[in-house]
Parts: sequence; structure tokens; C-alpha cells
Amino acid sequence: MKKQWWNKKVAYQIYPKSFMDSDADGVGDLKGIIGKLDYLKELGIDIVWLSPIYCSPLADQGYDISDYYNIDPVFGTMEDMDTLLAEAKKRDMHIVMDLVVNHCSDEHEWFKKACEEPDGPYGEFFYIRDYREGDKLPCNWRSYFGGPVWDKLPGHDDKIYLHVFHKKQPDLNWENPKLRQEIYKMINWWLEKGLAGFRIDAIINIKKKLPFADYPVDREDGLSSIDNMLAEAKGIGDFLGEMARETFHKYDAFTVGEVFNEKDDELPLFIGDGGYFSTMFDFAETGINKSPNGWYDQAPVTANQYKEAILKAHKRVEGIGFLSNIIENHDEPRGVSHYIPKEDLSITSKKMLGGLNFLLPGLPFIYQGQEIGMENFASFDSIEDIDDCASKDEYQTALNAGQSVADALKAVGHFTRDNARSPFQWDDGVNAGFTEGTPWLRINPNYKDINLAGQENDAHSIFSFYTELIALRKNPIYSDTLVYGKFDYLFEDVDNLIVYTLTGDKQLCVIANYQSSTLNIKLPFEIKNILLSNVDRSLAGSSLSLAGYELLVVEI
Ligand code: TEU
Repeated sequence: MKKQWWNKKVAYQIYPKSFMDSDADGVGDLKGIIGKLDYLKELGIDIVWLSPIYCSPLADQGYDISDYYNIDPVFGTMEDMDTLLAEAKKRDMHIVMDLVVNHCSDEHEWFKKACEEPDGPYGEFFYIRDYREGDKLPCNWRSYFGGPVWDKLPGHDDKIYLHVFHKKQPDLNWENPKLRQEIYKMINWWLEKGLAGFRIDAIINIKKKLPFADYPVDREDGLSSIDNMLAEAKGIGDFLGEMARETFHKYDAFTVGEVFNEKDDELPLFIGDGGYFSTMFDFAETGINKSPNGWYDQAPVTANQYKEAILKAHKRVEGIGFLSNIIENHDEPRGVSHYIPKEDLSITSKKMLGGLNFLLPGLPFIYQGQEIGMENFASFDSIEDIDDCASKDEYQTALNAGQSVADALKAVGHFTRDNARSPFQWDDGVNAGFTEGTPWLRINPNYKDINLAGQENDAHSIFSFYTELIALRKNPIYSDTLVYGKFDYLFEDVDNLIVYTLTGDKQLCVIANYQSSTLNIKLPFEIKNILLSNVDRSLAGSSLSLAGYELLVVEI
């Protein structure tokens, strides 16, 4: 694998709407981000990924773009964007934006023109089909947000259009070379402006298996998971390779793919040298126990499942390319609430999870608030309290499956994307220091106990632990080994114990006791020195009695 400029960096995902509000409208904005660049720099962040801030009706919180070339006024202006790029550059930081090109907004000019003239050139930018009331739909795929993927084309009783997400997110027809060229032109326009690259949204959906056909019905709604079609779609590489050649590769851009179901033999094409993307997220953990029936049917993650997922995922790409490691993002529950049993949540266990994931081979991504141990909401009183469009459907799905209102709310309350989208908890003051206005989304009531101000000067806080993690990754003595070292693991058959080594010019070992009870182990090597401990361990020999949720990083 060729070494790349971004390999030794640390990345951070900002969900702009909830990061920092500078103008008291209750919504985070670019000026708020600019004001926090020094905070991120001091934390040790190099690459900042912004979830979408383009013009959007916000039906899917900005993942429904109505103008790819402008900033939505709620987030600020293009001048603010230029300032952010300039200020980041001054700090040797790199801004990455979200590239959402499987679909656009139904308020985008292209879709408006398609509605005016469905058989015209812009009609070909989308999947529009003739349809009469009572006809069978072209396919029975289920939208990611529930319901059929087909809706009436506005203004036409005899036409329908495809949307695999929200109905306000019409799918772009990537089979159309004219559409693809418009996308590439837009990508290059942003890269010319100085963007360091993109996070590539939902990109595996751009290649549909055509002609449209039904798949086995898998729920009472008479529809079929879109995953069934995606498993059979062939040829996405033609699009991804063309896009990479026409754009990313020309600028040595950093790109991280949101890819869910790439096949093993495709890995070199996806993230190998000269691949479609620089890297892709490791979603092995987020996929644990996912059920085709919906969120209500997803069992809690166990330590052994987490262990199997990370070890397998990282062995799978060894020698091929880099993964980008996360414990959470804007679509997932808060990692500490999802991967640690509620009764075991503590500063120690949160540090264990964070360190275990952060030190894996690849590029670590910290999601806003992860560095202070932000958690899920404790509960929701009603589905009306939840904003996320994906959650409404999951709630109804749970009820349709016979779940009680309380159980449906509990399940959706755990997985709702609101958990990760509640405003950053800066301090214990009004609105957690996020806004002087009315926050667009409820602030987690635990902000009095979990906030940055309360942790910045506490050497034992989660925030301080993340600064130590980042400092270790950047320590010139160990960084080559941490970033390029050979990844191996031990004690594969010992329950709830994760031990992996990284071997380069140094030899390092990460040890995690992923349970509340003490665990005694005998390492097959001596420990030279302790590099990091979440329980302030000062002495360590090859025989260890690990405390509950103890994480130990040592040189061996
Ligand atoms: O998500 C793609 C996606 O398919 C999964 O994240 C998941 O199915 C979805 O979040 C519903 O639970 C990306 C973005 O990360 C997500 O925020 C957008 O809603 C989606 O694409 C559409 O752009």
C-alpha cells in the first residue's frame, strides 16, 4: 500500500446543525464551526467532515440537496464557507464535505424541469415510469425510510418516480452519462475551491439491477428490502472508477466511502492503491444483529460479537487498504450507549470502547460529542418527541409487528438518529452553551453532567483520555507502528477479551477487558512500558489481573 498524505491524520465528523450556533437561531452554522476550529486543532484533529450544508429543504436533514453549488442560508453563506476553508488551511486542517449524489432534492432545478417535461432531457436524470392507478409498480423494493420506492410524479397522474430514501429525495439516474458529467463538474468545482475531499453518501445505491423487478416479500407490507436488489446489482465499478478518474484522482482528494456491501474480491478496487476511494468506513460493528424486520427486532451487541466484527473487518483489508474506524456517526445510536450495557456505563468503560476502536489500523473518526462521552437520550415520552424521519417508520413497523407502544418507543428510542443529532454539550449553562436561541432539537437533559467545560481541565476525564489517544497516535516514536504496523490478535477464544498487536519498528499491544468482572491473563511476551491506561495502571508484567472494562496499551 502506498503511503498517503492523510494516513497519519485524525478525523472528526461535525453535524453542523447541532455543533455550534453563532446567530441564536437555534441551528448550528458555519460561523459557529469557524469559532471552534482552535478547539478542534488543540484536540489534535486534522480532517473535518461536515455533514451537508448545501441548500436543502432539510426533509432528510440536508441529505436532500436542492443546490449543490450554494450553502443553505440556515448554515451561512459561501463567504463563510470560503472563510472556513481559509481558516482551516491556516491551521493545517483539511475540510471534507458530504457528497450526496445517489439522489437530490425534489426541489432541485433538475427535478422541477423533469416534472415540467418528463420525457425531456431532465426526465432522463431520474427514474420516471408511466403508471396508471391500479397498475403494478415496476418493483416492490422498500424505501430505507419505509413504504414503496415509487411516488406519483408531481403534476402527472400517469407518471411515477423512484426514491430509495425519502420521497423528497428522487434517485438520480446514473445510467445517464449526461447526469454523471454534471455530477463530476460539481465535484471538481468544490475541489478547485480547496476542499480536501468528500465523504461519499449512500454510494452503493447508484447502481440498480435493471430492468426493475420484484424480490421476495420479507415483511407484512408486501415489500422487499432493497438489500436484495443491491446484492445482485453488477457494474457499480464502472461508475465509481469513472468518477474517481474524472475528479478525485486529479486532486489527490481524500475520499471515504459509505459502503455497506462491497464484496471481498472488490476490496482492492474500492480502497486499494488507486482505488475508487481513499478509504471506507468499517461498518462491521454497526451491522451487528441488524434485522430485516426492523429496529425493534435488533438484539443488543455482545462483547464477543464486537470482538469478532473488528478482528474480521481489519484482517479482511490487511495489505489492501485502510478502513475508517467509528463507534458512532449521525445515523447511529451513541456508541457508548450501543456497545456498553447500560448498567456498565462509566468513565472507564467509555474510555475502553473509545481507545479500543481508535487504535485499530486505519483512520480514526471521532463524531462530535464522542470525545466527551455523550450518550443516548435516556428515554422519549412519545414518538412525537422524535424528529428523525427514519424513526417514524421504524416505530410504525414495530407496532405493525405487534410490539406494544412502550416497547416500540423503547426500541426506536435506542436507535433513533436523534440520539447523535442532539446539540453538542459545550457546558452546563443555558442550552449547554450551544445556542442563545431555541435549539432546533431537544438537548440531552444529562448535559449538566456531560459537557466539555466540565472535562477540559480534568486529567481523568474522557476528553483528556481522547487527547492522550490522539497524542499517542501522533507520537513520532510510535506513529509508524500504529498506522502501518502489522495487525494481529491473540486470545481469540477467550470471552470478552480483545487483544491485538501492531508490529512495525516498535511492537505495541492493545488489551481490553470488555466486561464488568476482573479477568486474569498471561501474555506470551513481556511488557516494556505502559503507554496508556484507563485505570491509571502504573505497573504491568506479563501476568495481568485486568479490572472491569480496563484498557491497557503497552509496548512489548
Ligand atoms: O445513509 C445511508 C444509509 O442507507 C444508512 O445510513 C441508513 O439506511 C439510513 O441512515 C437510515 O437509517 C446516508 C446518510 O448517512 C443518511 O443520513 C441519509 O439519510 C441517507 O444516506 C440518505 O442520504
